[in-house]
Amino acid sequence: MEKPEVIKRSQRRIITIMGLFLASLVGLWFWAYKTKQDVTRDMVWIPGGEFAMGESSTDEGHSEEGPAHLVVVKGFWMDTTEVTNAQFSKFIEATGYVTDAEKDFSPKDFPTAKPEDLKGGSLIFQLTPGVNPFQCGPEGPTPWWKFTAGATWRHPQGPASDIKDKMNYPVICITWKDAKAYATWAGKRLPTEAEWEFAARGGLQNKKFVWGDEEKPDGKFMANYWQGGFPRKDDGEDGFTSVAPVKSFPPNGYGLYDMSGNVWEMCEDWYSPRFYDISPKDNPLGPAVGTYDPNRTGFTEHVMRGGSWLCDQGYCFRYRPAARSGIDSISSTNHAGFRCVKDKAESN
Ligand SMILES: [Ca+2]
Ligand SMILES: [Ca+2]
Repeated sequence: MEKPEVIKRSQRRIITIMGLFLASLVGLWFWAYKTKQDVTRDMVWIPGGEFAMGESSTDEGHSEEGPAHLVVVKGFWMDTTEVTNAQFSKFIEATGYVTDAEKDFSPKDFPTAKPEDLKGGSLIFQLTPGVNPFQCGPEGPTPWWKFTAGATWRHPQGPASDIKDKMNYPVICITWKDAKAYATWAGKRLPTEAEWEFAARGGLQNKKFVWGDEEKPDGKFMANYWQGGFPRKDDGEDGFTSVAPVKSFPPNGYGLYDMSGNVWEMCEDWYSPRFYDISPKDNPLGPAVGTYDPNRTGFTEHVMRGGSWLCDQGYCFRYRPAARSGIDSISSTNHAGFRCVKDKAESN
């Protein structure tokens, strides 16, 4: 028979071992919880489901939105906001990545260009009086776009501008390739066009805007777009005459901000205006290659969604969830950015 002090010692050892075991379990749980929180920080879960994608009654200027068709997407996580300058800065600091606009263009892509015209930069919007936009873009010239050497994500209005006080603004003056590089670094991906529209509708079906059918409920602006005569004068009745900080307007039904306007959001898919004629129902991924449109830049395009601060009600009217457009692989502008999504992990 063991002596009482020996029993006490072995009991203490058992209690200590059990305590350590429990502490390890709690630590492990906390680590798993924190990792999950880190991975999906500033994201919301979009449940997935079936919805009517596109617009059933399109006019001539928006024919690419039809025909409306049923689509099913799986659930996914989505960034609650457009990727901000603060978030993009972390990516640049961690990787030393250099964006396309910060590099000069290749003479191989533009064999007839003068060397001074191959300087890196972005297309910057400029107020342009005296033009009728209906007689210009998208199939004609777009004189309101000015290529500006030195306009980059760090200097989004040109070399003299900066982002010092704009860290909560969406990153702009980046290409689709830059957006992809960020998404990969963040352990995320760009949304498909179908995922983007499902998320933008916020649980509503067949509504004109991401918040409903009324453009200004109770007289309030619900997004950052253009008021006034495009492209000569922006009245800024919504409070902003350019890009706005993210979260300046109420979120949609899923808690996503700025799915309407502010900056266009680049998606994973190639862009084809007629893809809806042949789109599969389940998890469509877009066409195998983007449409080559010689009336635009001549480079194939990826989808971008949601419209921007430059969309007015008369000419563009693309701050609606069904609206579609494309951005070519070499262009960066001061009205296009992106947000990311993430698939459900096994541990979620
Ligand atoms: Ca505005
Ligand atoms: Ca947006």
